[in-house]
Amino acid sequence: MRITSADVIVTCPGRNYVTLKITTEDGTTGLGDATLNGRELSVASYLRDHVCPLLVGRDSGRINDIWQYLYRGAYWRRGPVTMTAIAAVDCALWDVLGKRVGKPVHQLLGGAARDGVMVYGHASGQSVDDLLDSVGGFLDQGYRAVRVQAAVPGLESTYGLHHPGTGHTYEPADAAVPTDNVWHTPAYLDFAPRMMKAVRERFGYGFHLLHDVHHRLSPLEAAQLGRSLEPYRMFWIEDPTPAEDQEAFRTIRQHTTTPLAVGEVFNTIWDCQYLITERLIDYIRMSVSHSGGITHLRRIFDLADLYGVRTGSHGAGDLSPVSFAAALHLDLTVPNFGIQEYMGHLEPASEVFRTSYTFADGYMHPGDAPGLGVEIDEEAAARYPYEARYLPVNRRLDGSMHDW
Ligand code: CS2
Ligand code: MG
Repeated sequence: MRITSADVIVTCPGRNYVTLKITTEDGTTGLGDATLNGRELSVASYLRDHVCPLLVGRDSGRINDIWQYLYRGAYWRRGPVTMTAIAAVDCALWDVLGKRVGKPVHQLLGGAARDGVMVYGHASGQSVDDLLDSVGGFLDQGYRAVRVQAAVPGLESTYGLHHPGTGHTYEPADAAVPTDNVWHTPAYLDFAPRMMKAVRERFGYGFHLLHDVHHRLSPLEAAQLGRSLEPYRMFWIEDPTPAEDQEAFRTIRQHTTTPLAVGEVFNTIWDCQYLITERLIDYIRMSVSHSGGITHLRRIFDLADLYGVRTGSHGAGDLSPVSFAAALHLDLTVPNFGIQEYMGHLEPASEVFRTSYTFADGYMHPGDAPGLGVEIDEEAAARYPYEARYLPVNRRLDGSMHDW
């Protein structure tokens, strides 16, 4: 079935989302998420100016060929903008295919390998007491896995915390110019084990405990952190060091048995090939929408399976419900599934995106609606125009730049 149009919808229901809508000659539409936090309009332009014109007239069923055409055909390969754009096309084509044959995407991928997808929720607090209340709330809702983050004493701001009043989610890209944060590693290394100890002392060991370091440590600092957290039996520590220095993970591994997860800033199989084949990580955390879509992420997960690396896909609120649904369809099918991040979305997003995924007892299911199971209300989307917003930046106490 030929593609007749490909349109880009930019909307800001609580935060910016870029959505690609592909339409075929029988009127079927498919959606793909093209959101790249803080750089949304670059992907919108890449799609509108360079990709959409190439799609019209192509056979929407030739998903593999279109993927290769866009990847090889650009000559300039990889990178977050290119791979997010390709991902949006890929997911939209899987959505079209599912709707045309009347099946959910997970069935097109060979069917479910499990009954549900274990997700982790985001507990956080401005103090350890607040954090404990937040963890309790997630456990009461049935979560089996909880990521914990709390304000580091002595620092004015800390990443990964809910903004008061927004419920489950936080929005890291929150200002028209990047906010300057101050980071001090010794304060964090002192605090992190005390935070985990408080959580385990209050709630015990009957659930999975996760924590995001957000690229802030040196390899040896990360090794020290991993060791100090061993008594609390973490499910993982995420992004302990900046992900481009892959040998760093060997150093961390030589010193600690705390499992390691990385990948939310990766875009292709080439970014994680070494980490996987050298068994330097335990979980690969790439997202469907920043890593070339279902077609490419499936290959990455297959490579990971060969080396005992499990999946733990990025599922932050800056990936749209379309991306989250695609992740759930894939998660349901892969043998080496580990866990799925579930941050949820700010309330206005539900006016724009109608979803069919469900949560029960700590597990999620993408639903059995044909395709990805997400629809967009374009009138609602138009009520929330784009707003320029940036992720924060980090500086050390002496004013020099650090990784955020
Ligand atoms: C975070 C993200 O979900 C996570 O693990 O690291 O919230 C990350 O900060 C954002 O996706 C950046 O856009
Ligand atoms: Mg993260």
